[in-house]
Amino acid sequence: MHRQILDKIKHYSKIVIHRHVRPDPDAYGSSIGLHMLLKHNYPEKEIYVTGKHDLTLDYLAKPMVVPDSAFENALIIVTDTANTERIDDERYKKGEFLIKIDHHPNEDPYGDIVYVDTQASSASEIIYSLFKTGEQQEDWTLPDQAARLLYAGIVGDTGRFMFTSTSLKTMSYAGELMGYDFDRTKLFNEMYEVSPNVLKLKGYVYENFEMKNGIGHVKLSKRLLEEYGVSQSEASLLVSALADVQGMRAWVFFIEDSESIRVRLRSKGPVINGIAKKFNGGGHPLASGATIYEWNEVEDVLNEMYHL
Ligand SMILES: [Mn+2]
Repeated sequence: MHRQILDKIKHYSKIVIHRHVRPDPDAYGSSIGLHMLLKHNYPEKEIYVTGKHDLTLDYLAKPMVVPDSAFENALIIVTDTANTERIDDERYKKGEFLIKIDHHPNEDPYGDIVYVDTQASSASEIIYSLFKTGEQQEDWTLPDQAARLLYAGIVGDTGRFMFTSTSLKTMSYAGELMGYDFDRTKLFNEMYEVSPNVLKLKGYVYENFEMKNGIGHVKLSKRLLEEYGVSQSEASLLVSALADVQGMRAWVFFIEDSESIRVRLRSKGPVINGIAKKFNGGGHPLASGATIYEWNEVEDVLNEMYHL
C-alpha cells in the first residue's frame, strides 16, 4: 500500500491535499504535515493543501488558498476523513486520481486507493508511517515543522496518549518525532491552555451538576453564559468535564442559545443516540446531540436517561 501511494506521489506533478470540515489537530497535522513533507522532498511539484481555516488552530499552521486550476489532472489525497460528505472543499471531485488515508471505520470506502488503518491512533500516525517508507525507499527527509504537526495530530487524537487507541507503535513514533527540533512545551500550551472565562464556567459546572442513578446533568442558560462571557460553542467543549465523576454512567448538558436549547449527551456505556433521536437529534452511541425548545422539556429528556 505504501509503495502504491509513493508511486502516485512521484507520478503526479500536481497534488492537492484535503481533510475534514470542522478540523481538529489531527486534521491539520495529517494534511498540512503531509503537505510540508511532500513540498520538502519534491520542490519542483505543485503541491497544495486546502480547507477552510479554523482560527482556533492558528498556532498550528494555515491551509492555502487553492486556485481551481490546481485540481485539473491532479492527484488528490484526503486525510482523516471517513466519508465524502465530510471532505472540506468539494473540488476534490475535479482531480484525476483520489487517495483516501484514514483511521476511522471504513464505512465509505471512497477513492481509487483506500488506505484505512483503524488500528492507527490518528491519521498523523499513518502519515508518519508513510514517511518512514519514503525515507527508506526514496530518501525522504522530514522537516522539523512537519514533525511538529504530526506530533500535534497524534497528541490531539490520543488525548495526550491516554485513549486506548494509543499503541506501542504510537509511542515509538511519537518518541521518534520528539527527536526533531520543535518546542514541545510551547505546543502543549498552545493546544491546552483555556481562557479564564471558560475555566470559571467549568467551576460552575462542577459546583452545580446534579446526579441521580449515575445520570448527570447541568443546565447552562443564555443569561448564565453571558454572565461568564462564554459562547455556546465554547461551553459545549466542557461536556467531557463530567466524565471523571465517580459513578457517572451517562450525562447531559443543556445549553441555551437564541432559539433553542442544545442537548449534549455523553455516556460511558449505555447507548444514548436513541434518546437523541427522540429529541430532534442523533449521533454516535456514546456521544450524541439533540435540540429542545423549552426548559420544561428537560424533565422529558432526563426521564428517558433515568431509564437507561
Ligand atoms: Mn483523526
